[in-house]
Amino acid sequence: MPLKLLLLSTSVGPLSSGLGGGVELTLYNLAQELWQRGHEFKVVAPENSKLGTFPVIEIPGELQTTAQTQADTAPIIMPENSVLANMWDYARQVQREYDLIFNIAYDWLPFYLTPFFDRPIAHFISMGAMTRAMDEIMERVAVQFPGTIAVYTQTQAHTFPFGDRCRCVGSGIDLSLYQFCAQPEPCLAWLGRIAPEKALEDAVAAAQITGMKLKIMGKIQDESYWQQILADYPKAPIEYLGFLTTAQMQQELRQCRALLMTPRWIEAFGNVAIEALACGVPVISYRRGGPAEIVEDGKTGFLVEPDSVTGLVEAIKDLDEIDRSICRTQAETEYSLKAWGDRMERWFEDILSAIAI
Ligand code: HBI
Repeated sequence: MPLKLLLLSTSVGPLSSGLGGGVELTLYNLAQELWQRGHEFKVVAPENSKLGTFPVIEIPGELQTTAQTQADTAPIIMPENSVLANMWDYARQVQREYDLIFNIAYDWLPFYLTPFFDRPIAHFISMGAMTRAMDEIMERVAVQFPGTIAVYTQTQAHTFPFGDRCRCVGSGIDLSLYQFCAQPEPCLAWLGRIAPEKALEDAVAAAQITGMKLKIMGKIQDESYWQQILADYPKAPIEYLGFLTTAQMQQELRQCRALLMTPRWIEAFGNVAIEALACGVPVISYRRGGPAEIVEDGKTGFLVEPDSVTGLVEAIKDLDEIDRSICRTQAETEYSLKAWGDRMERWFEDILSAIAI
């Protein structure tokens, strides 16, 4: 039966700015899948947000500081005129028009407010453990409202003390947006927010050693970090293509011999990995976090020793061993949007049936 859902976005940037990273794609895909299934929903997000053709209720206010820049013992920061507080005040006012509220912000407030709402809140956690204050407030919800917390992967779940209370829903992409390419150019790709936790410098170092051009795509989130890479590797064969739309990005990605993933942190999932596989592009990634659960080592790419540039270089040399059509097949069997949409719909229905009893 059709549900009425209120979807609350990440608070660190307007949707489609790229500051929300993989969460922007996850939220867009969720809207698509809910729409396909005939559910009613509204999206609440910071002003200037865009989510394809879906209407967004735009909320003014100051953006939240990103969690991954916070120290482990950092206190919770709430700016003056916080957009997060304004988003959740709006949700409080309209909650009775909905069956279920969905939260994808990795922030303290939505979890703290959960018991104050008289509608259930489904929390999707988009990253691994970051700070003690966040772990504590999320654990409180995991214990008090069983089944209402979902994550991408087991690896991500087990970065939290309440890991066994998380529902793993994986991810999925609209495969029709990605075209298989059998004959690549002699170049590599790197995709993602350009910020220290993504360790772009390792991919640039590998490009310099192999001499193979590295196409870099994504939002420059940390300008000084980006400038430092350019200063440290003035001769590296790199080309920065900017933050592109999915259509533009996959047009570049599909022509590459491999996608390099160099997460310094525990990548919760790594949507870019399944985008590459969907184009037939093998993934070379550090054996860390989500990508370690996605890449079939030696079959759809290579998993290398974390933080080892040498490991990346060795894997690049072995790329001819990979059959690119097997990469596309893995995306089709494991990461279709429909399969993921079914998992999300079942999660919502399980939350509602648990409280209906
Ligand atoms: N930090 N405080 C905070 N809140 C978020 O919602 C958030 C974040 N950092 C990164 C982020 N969201 C997303 O870019 C990643 O989850 C993909």
